[in-house]
Amino acid sequence: MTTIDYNHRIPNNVDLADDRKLTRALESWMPSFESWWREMGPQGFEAADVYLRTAVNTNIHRESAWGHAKLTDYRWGIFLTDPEPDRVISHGEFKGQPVWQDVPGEFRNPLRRLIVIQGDTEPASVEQQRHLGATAPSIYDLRGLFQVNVEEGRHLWAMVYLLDRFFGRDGREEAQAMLERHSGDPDRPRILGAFNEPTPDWLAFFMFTYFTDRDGKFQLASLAESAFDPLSRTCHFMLREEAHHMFIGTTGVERVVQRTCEVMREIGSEHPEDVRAAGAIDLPTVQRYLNFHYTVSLDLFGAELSSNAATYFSAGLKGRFRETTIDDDHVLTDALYPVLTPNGGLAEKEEPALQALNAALQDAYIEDCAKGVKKWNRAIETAGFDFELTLPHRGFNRHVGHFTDVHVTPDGQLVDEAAWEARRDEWLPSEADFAFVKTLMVPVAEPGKMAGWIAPPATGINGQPVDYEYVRMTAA
Ligand code: BYC
Ligand code: FE
Ligand code: FE
Repeated sequence: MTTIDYNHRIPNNVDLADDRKLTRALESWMPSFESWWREMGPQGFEAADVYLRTAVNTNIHRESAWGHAKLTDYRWGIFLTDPEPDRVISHGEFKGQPVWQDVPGEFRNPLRRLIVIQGDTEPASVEQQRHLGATAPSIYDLRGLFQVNVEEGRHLWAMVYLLDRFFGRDGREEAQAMLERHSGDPDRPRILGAFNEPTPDWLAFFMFTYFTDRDGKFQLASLAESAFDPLSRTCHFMLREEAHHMFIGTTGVERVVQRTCEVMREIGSEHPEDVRAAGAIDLPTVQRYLNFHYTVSLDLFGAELSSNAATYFSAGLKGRFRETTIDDDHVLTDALYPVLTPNGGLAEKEEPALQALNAALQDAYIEDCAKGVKKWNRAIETAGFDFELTLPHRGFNRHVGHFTDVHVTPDGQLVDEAAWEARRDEWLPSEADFAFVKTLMVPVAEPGKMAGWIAPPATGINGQPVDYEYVRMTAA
C-alpha cells in the first residue's frame, strides 16, 4: 500500500518530490486554484473548523485521518491506487496487450478530451453548491456538504495532475481553463448540461448527490477500465471517495421522506397543502425533484447511439461498467445491443453494440438508481403510507440523445408538445415548488438539532454521535 507523502507542499503518492518540472507546473496552477476556491467555493465559512476525512493512503475506508480543519487549510492532493501488476488492456482492438504508462500519440486528443470533460464537472459541482452552507438543516449535514466539496476539489486536482504530467503545454492550458469556465456562466459555461443547472436548496443537493454523483460513479468506473493506466488508477481512487457522496444523497432523501411521513402521521393528513403547512416536503414534490435530477443525469451519458463512444471503446480509452465481469469478446465488432428508441412508439431495436455503449452504460446506471428508490419506498411503507416514488421513463424530459425531439410522459406515453407542456408542473418542480422549499431552508446550527423537514440520521459520521460538533462555527 502506497503511503502518501505529506511533506511535499502537494500531498501525493506519485513521487512528486522527484519530478521538479511537474511540481513547478502544479505549483504555478495552485494559486489560481486557491483563488478560485475562495471566490467560487463554499461561501461564508472561512473561520469554521470542519470535521473532515483526509486520505492518508488510498485505503480511505479503513484508515483515514479525521479531524477539525479550516476549509482553506484542506490539503488537496494527488493519489492513485497501487498499480495492478501485469495489467493488460481489457477491451477493444488492443485487448490483451500491456496497458500504457504514457499517452500514445494517436490517442492524445480523445484522451485529453475525456479528461477535460471529467475534470470540468468537479469544480462545477462545487460552484453549484457554494451557497448551500448558509441554509444547512444541521451541522451534521453541513459537514457532509463540505466533505463532498473538498473531495470534488481534489478530483479536479486528480485530472489536472494527468493534464500537467502527460499533456505538456496543452494540458497546462486546459488546467487553467478549468478555472475559467463557471457553472451557469452565459459566456463560459461548464461543458455538460447538468453542471450548469442551479442547486437551489438542500433537497436539490441530496437529489444531485444521489443521481448526478452516480453518473460520476459510472463514468469513473468506465474510465477506470482505460488502457491508459494512470487514468485508470486515478479513477479507482476517486470511486472510493464517490461512495460517500452517494451515501449523502441516499440517506438525505431517505431522511426527508421519513420526516414527511412522520409529519403526515402527526397531522393525520397526506394532502400536500397540509403537509406543507406543517413544514414538511410533500411526497409529490419529492417526486418532481427526483424526476428532474434523474433526467438531467441521464442526459450526461451522451447520445444513446454514439460513434464517439465506439471510438473510445475500440481504442481502449474507456470501457464498460465492470468490463472484465462481462461475458463476451470485449471487442464487440459483431455484437448487437437492444436500445429503446422513440421511432414507431418506444420499442427496443437491436443496434450495433459498439455504437450503443452510452445506452448500455445508462442501463447499468438506471438499475443502480432503482436501489435507492426502493429504499425510500420502504421507508414510506414502514410508516404505513400508500405512496410510491418511481423513476420516470427514460425518455421523459430528455435534452440529449434520441429522445430530444419527442415528448414522453413519466409513465412512458408519447404525447404531443402541447399535451406535455400542459402537465409540466405536475412532473417537474415548478417555480412555486422551489419557492415553497426555499421557505424551509433555514439554517440549524445547534449540534444534534435538525430542521423540521428532515429526520436525524441513524448514526453519526466515523463513529461520532449525531450531536457531535461536526462544525465549530467560531475559530478555536
Ligand atoms: N451536455 O456522442 P455524444 C461526475 C456533447 S459526472 C452537453 O452524444 P459522447 C461528477 C458531447 O460532448 C461524470 N453536451 O457523446 C458528478 C459531444 O460534443 P462534441 C463526468 C453534451 O461523447 C457530480 C456531442 O454532445 N464524466 O464526475 O459519446 C459531481 C455529441 O456527443 C452532453 C464524464 O462524462 C451533455 N449532457 O458522450 C461532480 C466522462 N452529452 O464532441 C462530478 C467523460 C454529450 O460533438 N465523458 N454532449 O463537441 C464522456 O465519456 C463523454 O464525453 C460523454 C458524452 C459520456 C459525456
Ligand atoms: Fe467527483
Ligand atoms: Fe462526487
